[in-house]
Amino acid sequence: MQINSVAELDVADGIATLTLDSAPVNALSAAVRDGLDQGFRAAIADETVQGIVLICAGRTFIAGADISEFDKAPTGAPLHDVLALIEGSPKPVVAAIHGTALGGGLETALVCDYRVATPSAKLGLPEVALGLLPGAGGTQRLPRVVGAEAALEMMAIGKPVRAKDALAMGLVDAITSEDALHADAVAFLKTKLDAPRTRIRDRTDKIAGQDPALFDAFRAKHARAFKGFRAPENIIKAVEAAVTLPFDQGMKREAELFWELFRSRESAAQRYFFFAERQTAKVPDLAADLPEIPVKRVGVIGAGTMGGGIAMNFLNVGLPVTIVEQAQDALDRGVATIRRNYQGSVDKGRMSAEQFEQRMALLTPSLDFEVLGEVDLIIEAVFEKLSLKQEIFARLDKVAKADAILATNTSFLDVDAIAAATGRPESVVGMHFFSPANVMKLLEVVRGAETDPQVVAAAMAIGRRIGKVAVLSRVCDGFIANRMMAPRMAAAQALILEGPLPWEVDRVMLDYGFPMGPFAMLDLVGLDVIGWDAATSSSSSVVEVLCEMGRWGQKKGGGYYDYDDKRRAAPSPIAEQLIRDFAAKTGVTQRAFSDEEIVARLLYPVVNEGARILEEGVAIRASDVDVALVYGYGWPVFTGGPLFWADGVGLAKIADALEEMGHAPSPLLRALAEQGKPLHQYRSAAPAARVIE
Ligand code: TC6
Repeated sequence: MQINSVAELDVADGIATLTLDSAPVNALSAAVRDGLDQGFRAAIADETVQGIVLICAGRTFIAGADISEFDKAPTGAPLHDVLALIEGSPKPVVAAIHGTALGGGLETALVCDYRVATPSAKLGLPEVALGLLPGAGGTQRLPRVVGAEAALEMMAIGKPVRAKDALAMGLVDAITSEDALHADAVAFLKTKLDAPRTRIRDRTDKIAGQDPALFDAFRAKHARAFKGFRAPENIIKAVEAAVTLPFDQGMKREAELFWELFRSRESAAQRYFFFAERQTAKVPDLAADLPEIPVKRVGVIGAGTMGGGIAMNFLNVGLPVTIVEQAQDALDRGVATIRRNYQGSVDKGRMSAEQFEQRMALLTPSLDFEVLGEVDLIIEAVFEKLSLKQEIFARLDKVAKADAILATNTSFLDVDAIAAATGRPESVVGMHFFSPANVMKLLEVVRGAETDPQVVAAAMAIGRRIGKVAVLSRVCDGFIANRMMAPRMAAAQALILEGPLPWEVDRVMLDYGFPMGPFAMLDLVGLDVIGWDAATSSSSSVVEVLCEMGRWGQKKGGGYYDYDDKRRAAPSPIAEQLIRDFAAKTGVTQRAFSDEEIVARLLYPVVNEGARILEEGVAIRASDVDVALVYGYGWPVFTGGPLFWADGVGLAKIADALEEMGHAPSPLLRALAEQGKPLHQYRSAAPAARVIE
């Protein structure tokens, strides 16, 4: 019997099966909640029914509340009422889980009497990633099933658990076969029809006598990871309530803590970011049915840090990689580094010895350029010098297969100039990885003026395949992320002459939520590698003089900071004196700056650059820019990224402040400020190089 557009109820042999079918992920939309409500009412009313199976069609069990409904007026049956109905069912209920039972989905399963799951299923309460807590009873029920400690881990960290771990924790009652979930769930339920029933809300066995010290210990253990986020603390408080208060009072506390989060800027930012991340894959002028370019073998040119890291991404997903170098020792060093990195994972227990062997076996080191004729995607990762890259691409043109994708990992050079060195610029694309390339999630796909849409689509798809978030950029100096952050570095360098010292500036950036301040980062990367040249050095800036003094950063034991043999940093009196001397020489008046002023000085110019990037059509939408900065530079996700953050600050305030600082606000920033329109929703109207109908 069809209940509504997304729910169907079938009764066979005394067992009712309620099937939800709401693509893509059976999220708890109004229709799904109504389907549950009416479906359960019908099953409960049917006298022939002795037990009920709740199951989903498609790729997954309910993956959570429907996040896209969050900011709309509520319609349909309220979730809490639906869950109360299921929990109060006079007939036993089993949730039959495949895919991912997440958030409100798992909370729905927790009001059922039993949960059975396929071996590949995952269960979790990941609301923390949206700046929320499981607000449909999850914080009160989960501890009653798995204990407070495991519940804290699952909810405050947000990582789902696999079915077999869920079984061990008592979260699921049985594992079914992979492809007979329904039949197995029915068979399971039939064995339980006469069993005594205890609702989770009435259980206390896992929470009784909980040592209250657990909560502070948990806070302390994760203090660093939780910094700046609001949701983890509210989750901890909710679990404290679960172990100290009766169920109904605990539910009230959960609701208070949920609504506090729901109204917070942090949660708004994280919910925005959830969709922003998924938007990046959607490129308006790439037709969905573009024929795919299959990538079965990859070639990497250059076995340095970048080349090696890039190669690992492909090895990790089982793609064979040929890595090419000019000299044997460079090749050997590169392969040894890859081996060492994997060995590190084995030592930490993150990889099995077998996986290690499998990955290394997929790697073919070679000194012979000609072997690149066999691969489908070639990524060049050599030294950043245009003439060198052009020479390589001219050679590639002769060697590569006709339909091979020719990618460059340049971080600021002109992709079109590189493409022009070949007779097939349509096959050339930028694939800009961030260091360490095997770790950082951002991949900038740089679309040249002539890059074929099919090649763009293939580069975006391969990014996703290797677990990156691929963001599309046009050609410009620095592309999106590096170009955006350059003004922060310039502002930081200027600011230290006016009073705040590097460590104060770094501290303010850490407080803002960055993993590292700009000066600590310079010291880490090396002051010498960001454009200093001994031959032309003219002692005209602090950074130049530091380089001239051999203070190149961590690797030399000193830069802006001094480092001990364990690479622990301390403010450097030498750097401080140098800065003061420079300030005196240049006649800049020194004064105290508030944290807020430091943030404005460093980050408003970044926002301005973001607006320019949109004006020029370098990025196709503002949310792509935010995603690039969060994944490329660790911009704190609880701010939503620079452009979402800017809207919270106020565009007019930023534009005025920029003027005061001597920067010209971008016309787009000014225009949006005057129209009262948000920057983070802006989509670039700049024409694409090619539009496919
Ligand atoms: C919650 O439950 C709170 C409860 C409190 C109650 C008071 N809603 O990620 P994919 C869309 S909070 C709406 O590409 P995958 C997604 O936008 C929720 N839409 O696929 C995309 O749409 P598009 C707790 C959603 O296979 C499409 O589905 N739950 C939702 O890589 C495919 O998504 C979560 O936080 C949603 N909840 O991964 C789970 N989820 O095609 C969040 C997905 O139009 N979701 N969409 O772009 C996920 O983690 C993953 O989507 C996945 C599937 C693991 C379910």
